[in-house]
Amino acid sequence: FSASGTIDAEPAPIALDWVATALLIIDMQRDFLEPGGFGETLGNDVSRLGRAVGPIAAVLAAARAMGLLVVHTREGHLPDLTDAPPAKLARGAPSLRIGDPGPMGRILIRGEPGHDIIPELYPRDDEIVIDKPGKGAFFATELDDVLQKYGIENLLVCGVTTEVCVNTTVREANDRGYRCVVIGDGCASYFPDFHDAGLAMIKAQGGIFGWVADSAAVLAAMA
Ligand code: C5J
Repeated sequence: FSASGTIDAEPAPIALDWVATALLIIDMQRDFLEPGGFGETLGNDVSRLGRAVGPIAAVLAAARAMGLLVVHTREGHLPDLTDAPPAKLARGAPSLRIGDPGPMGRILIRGEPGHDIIPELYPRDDEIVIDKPGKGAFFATELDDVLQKYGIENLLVCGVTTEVCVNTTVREANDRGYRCVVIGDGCASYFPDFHDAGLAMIKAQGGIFGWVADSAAVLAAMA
């Protein structure tokens, strides 16, 4: 593969140096995508997120073939909940709260089956997994240090959900100076309107905090 590629993104094409580019996959966990997890306890139809799996798997395979740095994130908390603010624990009226026992173990707790990444996108041993207590992947994590260590300047971002953890992370990354290309069909939301708006607001105003491209455009640039 060549050392760089140009993605036919919106609002404008973007040329990326692959050595300085990482694939960042946000929270593709059973807790969000499968019945019985955190997402469902909030009253969501978790089947809405499955559409992102195929596009992410395709880009992940290409990234692995190219030797791109791959980083996976997982939202969740320590078993004693010391990293979970009371304001988060008490939020809303879920059927089960964070830390309660559910069919996939304790809801949104590190080490439980529901907290793990779905089998289709399971990290390889040589890939980085960042455990994050918040919606943004930079808050209270080592992510920025890891990206700096590898000389990363550009992020291909995908995962769930578009308007929550993907958007929060892209905003955090943009403020830290990373160019973020969000893979539109590699993101999904429980709310289709929020997915569309979540992508639209990233690329508006000349790309106010990033670029958006379909997986096909990303794969074409990687080929
Ligand atoms: C949410 C996430 N939606 N990963 N988390 O609570 O987007």
